[in-house]
Amino acid sequence: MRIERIELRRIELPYITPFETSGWRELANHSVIARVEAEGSVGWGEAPVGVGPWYNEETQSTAWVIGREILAPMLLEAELRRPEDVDALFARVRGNRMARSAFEFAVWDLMARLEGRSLSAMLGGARNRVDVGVSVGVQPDIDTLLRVVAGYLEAGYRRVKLKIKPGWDIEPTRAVRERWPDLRLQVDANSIYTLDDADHLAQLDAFDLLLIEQPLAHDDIIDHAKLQRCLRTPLCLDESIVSPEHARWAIELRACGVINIKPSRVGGLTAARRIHDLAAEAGLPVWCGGMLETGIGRAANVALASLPNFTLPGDISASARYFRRDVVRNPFALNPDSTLSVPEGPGSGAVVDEEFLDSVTLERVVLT
Ligand code: SMG
Ligand code: MG
Repeated sequence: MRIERIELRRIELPYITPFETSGWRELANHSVIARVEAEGSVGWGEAPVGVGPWYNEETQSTAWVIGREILAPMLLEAELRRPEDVDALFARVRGNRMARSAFEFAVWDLMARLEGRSLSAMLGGARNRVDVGVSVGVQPDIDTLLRVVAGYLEAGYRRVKLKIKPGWDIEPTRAVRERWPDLRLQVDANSIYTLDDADHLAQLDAFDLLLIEQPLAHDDIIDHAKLQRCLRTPLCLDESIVSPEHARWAIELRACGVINIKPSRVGGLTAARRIHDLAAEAGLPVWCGGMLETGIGRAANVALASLPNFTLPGDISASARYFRRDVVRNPFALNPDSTLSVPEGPGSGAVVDEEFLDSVTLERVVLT
């Protein structure tokens, strides 16, 4: 198969509330969206990059340029037989994995639609509902935090992740744990600590957390292995795992007990599934992370999370947790059991609202 036409756009879709991590604050989704066309069908993908290189090295501008100047031309020239061919095609591109993932998702979606199968089925999904939780950004004070968490619990979420940073870690976690002794709770530091903080972080062991996510540097594996030996709570790597090789290194070095898989972070669904398989072989549970995606990227995450070893709840909340209006006509809604339903229709299931998408598009280009 040849991809006949690619439409790329950069968008700005405001969040209902700003999202604050240990190091930055996001006011809107600034993804790059790819739409690919072949044999009378279409596929959609999302690179959930931000304005600045704060989560990883990519930004909306880098994904836009690499997508337009390098990846789209490569894809238009390629002969594709299977969705996995896109991962192989882009293997010689260094980094830029979120940019790559937009095209990779789009081809998976397109081929699944052409075969009349769901993306979940194509990937080897094993369930029709996926467990999800909610990620709560840094809040101004503990009273606000407790109010925000209470609101999400009322909405039906049964697993909560707190963003932490120095000065906003032990006390907020203690406060939430004391108020909800049985809540499935975890924390995420987005790379703000160093090994010197090992004793400080060990205080988190008191709160019966599911995991502590990415406390140390975004590109570290070695120090995480050292830190893991000082903690009872499993460490979970996010930023550090950008490829199946990184997952293998982390597993061999015992740098973590859990892996957060974001298909966008690792270049797409093919690499994400490989990491899922490696973790399963090693006996490590995985869960699907999130990058506050629109309904397009969210659909890819939900399909991936239907694979068997995704045994912990994902950061894949319902659309209404992020946006007043999503760019799809069938936004994900939360089921009463804190799950999202896996779409059964052909492809990812996302029904893109192109008119609304146009209204949040900053720039658009068509490549043939
Ligand atoms: O998608 O609900 C979501 C957000 C999940 O906390 C979340 N993501 O490091 O895991 C993470 C962060 C990155 C967010 S970057 C804006
Ligand atoms: Mg994280």
